[in-house]
Amino acid sequence: MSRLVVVSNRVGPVKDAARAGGLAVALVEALTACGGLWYGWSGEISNDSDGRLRMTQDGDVTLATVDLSEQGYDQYYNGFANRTLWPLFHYRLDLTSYDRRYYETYQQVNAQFAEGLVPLLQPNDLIWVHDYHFLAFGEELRRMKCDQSIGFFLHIPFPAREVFITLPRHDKLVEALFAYDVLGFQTDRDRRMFQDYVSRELGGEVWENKARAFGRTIEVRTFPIGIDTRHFVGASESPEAVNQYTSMREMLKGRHQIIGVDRLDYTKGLPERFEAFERLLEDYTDIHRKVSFMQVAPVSRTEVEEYVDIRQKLEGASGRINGRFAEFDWTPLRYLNRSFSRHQLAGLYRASRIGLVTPLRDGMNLVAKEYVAAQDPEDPGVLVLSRFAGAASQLRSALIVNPYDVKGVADAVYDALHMTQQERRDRHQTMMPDLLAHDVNIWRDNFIDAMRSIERREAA
Ligand code: GDG
Repeated sequence: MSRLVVVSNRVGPVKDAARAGGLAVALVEALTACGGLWYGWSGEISNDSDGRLRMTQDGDVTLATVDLSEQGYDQYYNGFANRTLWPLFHYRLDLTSYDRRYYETYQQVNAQFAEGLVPLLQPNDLIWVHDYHFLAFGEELRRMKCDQSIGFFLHIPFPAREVFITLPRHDKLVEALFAYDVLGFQTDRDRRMFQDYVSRELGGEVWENKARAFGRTIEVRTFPIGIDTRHFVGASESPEAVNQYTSMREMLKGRHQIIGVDRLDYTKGLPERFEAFERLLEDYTDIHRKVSFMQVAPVSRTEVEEYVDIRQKLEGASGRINGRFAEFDWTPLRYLNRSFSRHQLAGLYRASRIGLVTPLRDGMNLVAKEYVAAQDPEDPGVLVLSRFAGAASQLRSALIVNPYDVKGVADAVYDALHMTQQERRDRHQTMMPDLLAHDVNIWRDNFIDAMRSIERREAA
């Protein structure tokens, strides 16, 4: 069996994988099965160019990490990755920085990381590269004469052509993507957006799951990422989840809870969500005291200015909403910048009548899937889901909303609060089989199979 090499921005943790959740667990399982290698950034910044590669053995998995220089951290990680590609691919041209230096450093860092990996590679390795930090990684490996099968999975959306071409040197980035053998996208829409760019902008050929340009034909496929559904169902029945569930229900005193769980990020539509909750309270006074909204939002990317701004905005909005509507025995909105363990999270989901997941744009959104999986099948809650989350293409029995339409979201939440138990059960029952059939393990196996079939074809 070929060895699997996973390349991702952050590596591990192997031992803590269960705590970190579905994706880490799935990758660790596949890496363990073949004595694999996991390679990426150490999370450290150092300007010391000697011996920056750190190797550790963790069970059957080898971890190899490299530090970033200060310049790499500023211009590659906080710069091109998080201030250019992240906002642009989420359609936030207003927040996108088009600084050429960022692009140059991004290329350099991709080249340095690739250089660090080459000596560790074996001839039959399958190399699986993850996400927008490493669009150019495969091309750098090819430059260094790597002929292994290399796949790339994009966790975030691929934008519409008209948005993507605002990026100077967009063609260079796509040329780099043609160095991969398999390109994986979250949804058919993302895949088609990529193919549309290739045919209209580059004059390349596209058909079914293929794209041809720059003299190469590559596989272009949809692999919707899943959660570890069975494990999550189990987690929602664990003692820790039951504790969390019980104390939450006691605290709610018969009120219904709406829950939101998101990294604090401007793509997640949090200001619009708070506004929709405010509109709900304005328009439907009959639900005052009967419902409360808890938003869990651990902070992320605190060094990027736009993340500081959104935090301030939300603090203002939550103060305003509670100031307007709270009573001495009712706090309508609880906004928490902290994180919970996965088991506690499962208990919180289960204790909540509504899961409110309204990103303005999202590659998939795993929270939507976790919320559904954590429900009690006999008395499940309702998922209210943005049409702009990749998950909306699978979770069709959710109440699908347009997150920009504040009144529409408020009305959907009101409908969800009044939905009959039978309808809630029916909707839940339609979504669960799909979540079980398309879990994170299937996602991983399908991607690895796609890379293997390339390997076999080339060997034939
Ligand atoms: C990117 C793409 C795509 C959140 N708060 C806590 C916590 N979380 C966990 C959730 C969930 C994960 O973080 C977030 O995943 P999402 O998919 O919702 O969003 P991104 O972080 O933006 O992920 C996204 C994903 O990659 C995978 O391909 O779906 O579209 O943007 O698992 O549960 N976990 C714990 N405590 C918290 O407080 N333990």
